[in-house]
Formats: sequence, structure tokens, C-alpha cells
Amino acid sequence: MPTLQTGEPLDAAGLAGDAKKDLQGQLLSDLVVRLAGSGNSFWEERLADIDPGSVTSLDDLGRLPFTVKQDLREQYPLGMVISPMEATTRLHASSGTSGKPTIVVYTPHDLAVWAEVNARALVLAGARPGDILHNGYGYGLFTGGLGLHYGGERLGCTVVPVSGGNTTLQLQLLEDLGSRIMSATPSFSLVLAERARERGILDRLRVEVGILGAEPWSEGMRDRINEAWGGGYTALDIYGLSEVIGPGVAMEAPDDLGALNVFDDHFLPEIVDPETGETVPDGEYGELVLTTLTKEAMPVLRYRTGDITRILPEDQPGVPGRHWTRISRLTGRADDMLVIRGINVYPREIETVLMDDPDVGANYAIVVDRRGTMAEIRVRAEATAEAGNRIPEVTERLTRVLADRIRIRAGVEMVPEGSMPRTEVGKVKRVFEQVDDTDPLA
Ligand code: DLL
Repeated sequence: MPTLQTGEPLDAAGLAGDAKKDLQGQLLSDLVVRLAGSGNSFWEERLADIDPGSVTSLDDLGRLPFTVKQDLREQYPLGMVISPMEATTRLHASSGTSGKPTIVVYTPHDLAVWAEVNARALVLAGARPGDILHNGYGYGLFTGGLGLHYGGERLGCTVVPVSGGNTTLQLQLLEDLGSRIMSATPSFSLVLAERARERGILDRLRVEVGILGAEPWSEGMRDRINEAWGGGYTALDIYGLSEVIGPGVAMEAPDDLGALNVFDDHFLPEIVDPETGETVPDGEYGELVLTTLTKEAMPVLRYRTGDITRILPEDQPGVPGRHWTRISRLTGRADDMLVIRGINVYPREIETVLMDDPDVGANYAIVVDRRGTMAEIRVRAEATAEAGNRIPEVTERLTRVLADRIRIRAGVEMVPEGSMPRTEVGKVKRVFEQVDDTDPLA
């Protein structure tokens, strides 16, 4: 295992070719031996049909069993931890939609790996030792705050652990400290830019890079965020999930926009058909599956993330000298899909239509109205101030474009700029269900 000390050089380039495959194969083989021999009843049962000694290379991956979210739910709270409790030093949790949170546990080595991958993410984003990192991800059980926090310290940044919310203080700190790098959800980054503009201080802020993730956000949203910051700001995508480690599984770089670099010496990616579980060829979209090659306390084997992406093929190699497996930015989750009168609709496609329209602001919500026998969909969006009295025209246009491009008849309601609520803490919610006469957006 590599040493992971502050001040050691960071490898932000990755291993190439056979050296990478050999390392991954070795780590995979070690992982299966560790899980099978852990004395943990979940893993003993799950691996009952696998002879651990027979797993010697990446070619054996396909016959290993998947891990799914339901496994973590059933093993709640600590059933999937394979280290003795004395060896673990941290716990995080993500709040699920279905009651109990998903708990994840770390050893000091896991925390060091986590710091390492987040430091690499920061390097890819252009951060350097000496930078002030304004960290607007939530601190606490959520992994976002502490993940970027330790990554920043590992790199040698001065981390401002401001967390979410309290925009007045955030703007004051950004202005007074002149922070060049900030991390936050894309929606909160937009809120900060909006508020800075309202208060007339936007041109006094020095933020150049936003490290934005934890929520889906389209290319159109990226343009809106970059514009909101008034030029000179690059919004970059960071991906991760609690079950695997938190933020820092993959990171986008400004010289290779659209691609997420997966830190594949720790997290082994595969893409499978979400229906059949069969591996799909590189370049094709499917469900991202991740194996934690080095995690100690709570590893996962072939974890079904539910996130839809593709492995970018080797003939589109990205930046010379950088060898991470590259995946496309996420297009959504398999379980995000709405079925409206028999038609499959991804919220992301609606976002793309809205963000393509210059008269529409960056805030919107989708209501799935389930009161009748057939579900109906309504979209509420803010019109920009410039749209002025053209709102009827904009409404008509959006209705038409939604019908043409994604084949749904949606009710469109335009509201004045600034009138919809903003999310300042946690993840933004865009899709709401309506089951009775109470307006879910009220
Ligand atoms: O959201 C970890 C994180 C924190 C990532 C900060 C990036 C920055 P969870 O709360 O467990 O962990 O949620 C994980 O959020 O499976 C995706 O569906 C979604 N997600 C995370 N990052 C992105 C992204 C954190 N960049 C779930 N683009 C994942 C789209 C994302 N979706």
C-alpha cells in the first residue's frame, strides 16, 4: 500500500496500461481474500460459491457477485464492517429516501486514502498548495464537507470549513480572503453568485474554480453557473458516493471537460446493463459499478451505483500523460426516470431544454401530478428579468420544445426571477410528487 503522508508528492496522473491492470488485479485478488476471510457473515454467505484463491486478475471480475444498496439497508447499521471496531475511527451516513440512513465506516487508512483522492481531485482542478479552499459542502454526517476538507489539507491548502448556508458570511469570507478555489453543490454555487451580484460585490470576488458535485447538473447548468460568476470562473464536476468513500471517486479537469477521471487504483469502474447486469462495451452507456480496491473497514464488491454513464473509449484518450479511466459526466440515475403516459422522461432532459432557453433562469422544479389516472407533468421555472413582458411567448415556446424534444406535453408555468426558493444546505430537490390538492411547491 502506498504511504499517504502530508507533503508526499501526489500522483495525479495514474498508472498506464499493464502496470495498472496488474495492480488492479492484485488488489482485487487481495480484496476477495480479505472479504472471504473476514469472519463477516454477510461476506461469507455472499462469497460462498467463490474460491478466493481462484481470483487472480481482472478477468475474474465478471464472476464476482454484485453489492447493491439493499445489502447496505439490510445490514444496517454495521453489518458490512469487516474491521474490528477498535480499528475504525470515523462514521458517515447518507440520508436515503426510505427511512434509515446508509452508514459507512472508515479506518485511519481509509481516511488517508480519502484525503489522497480528494487531494488529487483538487490538483486536477488546478488547486495548489497555498491556495485557500472555501469549502461550502455540508459538514457532519454527509461526506461532502469532510471529504474535501481532508483533501485540501493533504494538498497543503488552507481550508475554510464554512459548510452550507449563511450566504452573508460566505460572501464576506470569499471577499476578504480572496479564495481562488471553492467547493459546493452546483445549486449552492449558483446561489452564492446570485447573492454576490445582488449585493454588488461580484467583481470583488476572486473565485476561479468551482469543484461542484453531489447533484446531477447538465452542461447547460454549467454555462449558467459560469455566467452567473461573471466570467473567469470554471465550474468543474466532482463525483462520489458514500457507499464507495464519499467525494473523490472521480474528477473533471479543465483541460478535458466532460470527462471524469476515476481514481482507478482505489476504485475499479465497470459499466453494466442496468436490466441484465451484463458488462457493456466501452463507449456504451449503462450503470456504473464500482469496487473499492483498497478500503479496509467497509469495502464493497461490484457496487451498483444506479448512476448512468459510459467509459470513454481508448481511442479518445484525453490528455497525454494522464491515465485514469475516464467516464462521461453522469446523465442521471436509472431510478430518476419518470414514466409519464407511457413515455420515459429523464429530469436531466427537461433541465437541458430549460437551460438552452436564454429567457429561462437557472431555477426550476418539476411536479409529477399523480392525482388522476394518468400522471401529468408540470414544469415551473423562473423567467429572467430580461424576458420582461414576453412571458406568454416564452411559456408557449417551452411547451412546444418540450413536446418536440422529449415527447411530453408538460404544463409550463413561468414565475418571476428570484421567486422560487433556493437550497442553501444539502442537495437541491428538483422533482416533486403531487398526490392531493396541496401544492408541493408551496
Ligand atoms: O454526494 C458525495 C459527494 C459529495 C460527491 C460532494 C461530490 C461532492 P451521497 O450523498 O452518497 O454522496 O450521494 C451519492 O449523488 O450516487 C449520484 O447519484 C449523486 N452524485 C454525486 N456526485 C454527482 C455528480 C455524495 N458529480 C449520489 N453528478 C451518487 C451527478 C452526482 N450526480
